[in-house]
Amino acid sequence: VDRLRLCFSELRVDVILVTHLPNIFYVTGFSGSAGLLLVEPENGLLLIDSRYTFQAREEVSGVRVQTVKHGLLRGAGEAISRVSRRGRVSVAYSPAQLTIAQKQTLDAATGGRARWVPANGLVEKLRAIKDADELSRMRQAADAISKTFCDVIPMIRPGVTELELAAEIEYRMKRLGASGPSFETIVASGARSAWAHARPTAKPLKKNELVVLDQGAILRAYCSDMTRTVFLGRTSEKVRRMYRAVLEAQEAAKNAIRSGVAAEAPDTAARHVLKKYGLSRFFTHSTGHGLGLEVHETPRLGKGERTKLEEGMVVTVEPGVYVEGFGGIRIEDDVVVTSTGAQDLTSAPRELLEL
Ligand SMILES: [Mn+2]
Repeated sequence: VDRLRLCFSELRVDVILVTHLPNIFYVTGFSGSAGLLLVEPENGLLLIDSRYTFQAREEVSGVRVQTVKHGLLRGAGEAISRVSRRGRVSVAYSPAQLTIAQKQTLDAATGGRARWVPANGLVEKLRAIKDADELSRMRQAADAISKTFCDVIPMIRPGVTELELAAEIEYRMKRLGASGPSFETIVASGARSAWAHARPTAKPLKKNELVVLDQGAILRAYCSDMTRTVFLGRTSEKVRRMYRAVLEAQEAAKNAIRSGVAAEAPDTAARHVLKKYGLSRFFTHSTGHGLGLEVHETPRLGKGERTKLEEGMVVTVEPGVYVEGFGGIRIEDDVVVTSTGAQDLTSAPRELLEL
């Protein structure tokens, strides 16, 4: 809450309205699935409904909690109109996280007294840099997914379906303490491995296929995200060369990471390696993204990103090549940005596995 309050002088507003649930969790500790947070220079107010009264009592610190009866948006609008006895109330809010209908309800409940100041990403900016406790949680989430993958390796064989493997991965991560997957687990085999974000299907794995496994675990609220690509059988020179190119691109990207460099630097480094192999046109997404309470956060490691990497940021490094009709290869790790370089959180083996 205190770090968020530092925004007041710059924004010149009376209230900051926080609507995005991961942001509310970050600021107050409230993990419920509905709520709105108002932060003023001197105090904070979390609005919830009666389902969450007991939970909030246990979870929330640093702000007052109020259970509202006639809708959160109406409650928030009324609370905003009470901030000042007369005149208008300036409210910073995040247009990216509010629908037009929600905004209209809010505005009506303030009696038209609010002056809305668009301010996207206030809390996200704070969230980008992880403290020691967050880093220890993220290390645990990364360990859980690394171990899950290693445990599942013996099951990656011809005959098992993509869905069965994905189910096994999600079951095992929970056995290791995860509350669930960070996103729908991807298992994509054969030509489908070229679909960068394929959903697992009932297709059985076959001999001589590439298999992309992209998985992440949420543990103590923080996400991990790791991809490995394996081959069923003996690889051809073409596959080995593709794999070497992606791994080399990933290493180059990791080597380009340290605090103070632009977020596009690792992306440039990865593309440079793939270009040397004549494969850069098959790399169709950005090199990585921030990771934390959500699986995609700021910063993005991509072309044109001028944001400077800072110590304590956690990002994925995940170059890939995708050849339609043939298959795809992606290798992804989570790393912490330090002043001297990138420190790996995920640890499953990266060498090409022929299973
Ligand atoms: Mn990712």
